[in-house]
Amino acid sequence: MLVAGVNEFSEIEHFAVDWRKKFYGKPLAVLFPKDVNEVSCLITLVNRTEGLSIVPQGGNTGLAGGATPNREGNQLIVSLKRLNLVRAVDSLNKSLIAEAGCTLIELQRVIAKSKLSFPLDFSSRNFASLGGLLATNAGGLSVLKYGTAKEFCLGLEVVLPDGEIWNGLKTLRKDNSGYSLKDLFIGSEGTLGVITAASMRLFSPVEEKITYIVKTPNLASAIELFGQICHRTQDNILAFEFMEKDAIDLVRRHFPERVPHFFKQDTNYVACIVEFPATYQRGDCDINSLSDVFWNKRICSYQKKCSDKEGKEVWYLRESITFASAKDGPQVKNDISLPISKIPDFVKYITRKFNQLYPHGAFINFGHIGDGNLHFNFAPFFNKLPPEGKGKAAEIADFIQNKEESIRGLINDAVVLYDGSITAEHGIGRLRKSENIRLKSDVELEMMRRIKYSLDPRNILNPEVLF
Ligand code: 2HG
Ligand code: ZN
Repeated sequence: MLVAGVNEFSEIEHFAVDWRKKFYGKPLAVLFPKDVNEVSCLITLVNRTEGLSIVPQGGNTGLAGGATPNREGNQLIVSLKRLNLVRAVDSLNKSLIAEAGCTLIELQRVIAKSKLSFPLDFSSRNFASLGGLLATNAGGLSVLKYGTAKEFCLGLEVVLPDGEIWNGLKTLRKDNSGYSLKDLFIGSEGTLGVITAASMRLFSPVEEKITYIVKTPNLASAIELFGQICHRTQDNILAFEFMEKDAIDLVRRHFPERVPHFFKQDTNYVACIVEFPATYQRGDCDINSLSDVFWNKRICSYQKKCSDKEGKEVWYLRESITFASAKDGPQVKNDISLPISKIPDFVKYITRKFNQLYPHGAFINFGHIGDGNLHFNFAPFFNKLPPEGKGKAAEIADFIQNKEESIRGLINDAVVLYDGSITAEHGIGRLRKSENIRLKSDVELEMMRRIKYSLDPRNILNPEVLF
């Protein structure tokens, strides 16, 4: 097994700090087991040692600090990077078995060779790995068609907190033989076991796509548009994403070359990316049957069918928002989900509150509106930079330090009021732990605790996340 010690700090920093550089951990060491047996030996050892715990880590691309250790030097990062074999692809059964360290991009490439497709996709595809995306039940850009990671996971191999290996790598569509144990581990953020491999369902690729960019005057019209398109196409949509104008302007601020010319700096709008399989156009339901929806001026102020090149540019812009945000400085990140029908009222309610409290800030609101998932990130001083003096960066950092908790609390209270969830796809991690405890019902928390302590009575697996 490879081990990196604390003295090699420049190397270690890569593993000890989260992607947004919000959480700085101090691990005792970073360990790189090469197979499931090494993971098992390692966990067995930690289980027998007083005072040590483990933080499992995939590509370290998470946005909730769920894979970052504490600063006490008593946690070991277990990186799954070296477990990177694709063990089997079964084209007829449309399934694959791969190890936890395989990156999303590798999986997409390998599977494309078998003329199949992996249903998950998001912007950190070059580094995010299979184990991590299951441990966080990741979503991304294609949830509307395929669902989140758990919906196409068929089985898991997991090392339990006592070092025992559970081989549950079945590739069945149907298996009704008792509790669905895999679903316990998916989204558990490494608190119940370390996922070392998974079997996943594959799909026939959508060879050709049609991408539209549609501008709507506001979120309510975007949602109305979504409803009408779903209805007309019998839900035959690949993606329905949205970006409010401020999110696009943020990309313009940091990467102006990534904003296609058809996004002019005009008045407020919500831009939607709507994607269909090209077969839809050739089949019975022609895309032209949507023209009256697209030309309804009340809900669409602009529409454009993108060429292949323009389609790629639009997706590049969409994926650049997170990177532009990281360049812009700290934000209060929110990854909320709501019943789609309640989104407009929720946004109205919360923006009215914030306009009074923090008139210089803005919500950089974008995401997966078809899934009811808003990345509702608050950027302090977006509309007006803080006065010179201490310096802009220091002023924003101060603001975040003093106000982040109360701002997140206000937003989450409203999320609960409108029957939503405080995280849709990024997870709880360290970032939302206190809010999870504050807002989850006692019954739910108690059930989670009982499950945790029955599997991990010594609390050695990622003890500082979730609750
Ligand atoms: C996305 O949808 C990611 O682009 C990142 O989930 C969201 O930066 C964010 O808040
Ligand atoms: Zn997202």
